Amino acid sequence: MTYPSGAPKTTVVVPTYNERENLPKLVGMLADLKLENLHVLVVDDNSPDGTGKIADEMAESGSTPPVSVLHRTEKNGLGRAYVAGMTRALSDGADIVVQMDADLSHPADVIPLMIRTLSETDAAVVLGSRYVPGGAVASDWPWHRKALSAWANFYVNTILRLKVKDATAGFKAWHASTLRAIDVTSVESNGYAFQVEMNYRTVRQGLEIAEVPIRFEERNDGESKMSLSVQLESALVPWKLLMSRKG
Ligand SMILES: Nc1nc2c(ncn2[C@@H]2O[C@H](COP(=O)(O)OP(=O)(O)O)[C@@H](O)[C@H]2O)c(=O)[nH]1
Ligand SMILES: [Mg+2]
Repeated sequence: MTYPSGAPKTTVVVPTYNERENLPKLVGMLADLKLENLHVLVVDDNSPDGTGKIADEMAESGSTPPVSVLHRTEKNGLGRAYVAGMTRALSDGADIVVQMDADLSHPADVIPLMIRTLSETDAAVVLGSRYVPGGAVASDWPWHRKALSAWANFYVNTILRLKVKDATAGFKAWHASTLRAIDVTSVESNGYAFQVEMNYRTVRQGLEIAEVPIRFEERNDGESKMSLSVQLESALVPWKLLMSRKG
């Protein structure tokens, strides 16, 4: 794929809820990439720890990469935050949209490879994958967490035939055209189910998913926000998708 104006406009969408320690570090890592035409869009759900204010200060500082902030009034889940952020990125003219957690679990230095893979192959989306050769989950994950993750992958792949190694990966680079083709604005699921639904819609459009290896690290600061209800939703959503055959 070629872009009329040189380097593709790449927007990294970062949902935040109480990530005041992590967000500045992440933006620093993105700056270190020195990628042309890179933008950051923080989607903050009124974090009580003031992450939104820190994001505003970064936005006002005018540093590189430029940071913009989408403030939402209440915490209603990772999926909703991504849908809002991706919709904004598309309307702001992004060519490529990267989705990435704020907690430093996802290695920023893989982004150039993801972008290259998008421009040099037929991939509609590139996953940062823990389960292709060269990839890894956090070494400090206990065996039951590894087993649960492997089981979740087997489970959704068997039901939905996604044929990807890391079906619940949360670090991805999308062509803007793919997000439009799968009608991202109408995606309703949250948490891990959000990742699965996005992949399912992509496959249903006959589009290709590529995977590049990443080493996933557990967060250092703050707490996970994944709730039991979100995990339950993840177990049910493959069936829901299969029944409704949406997208
Ligand atoms: N805006 C927003 N961000 C969220 C919400 N829930 C989680 N996040 C962010 O989404 C990312 C992943 O969440 P995390 O709690 O680390 O999930 P885990 O890695 O699966 O344990 C982090 O950047 C969180 O700050 C939410 O309801 N709203
Ligand atoms: Mg996390």
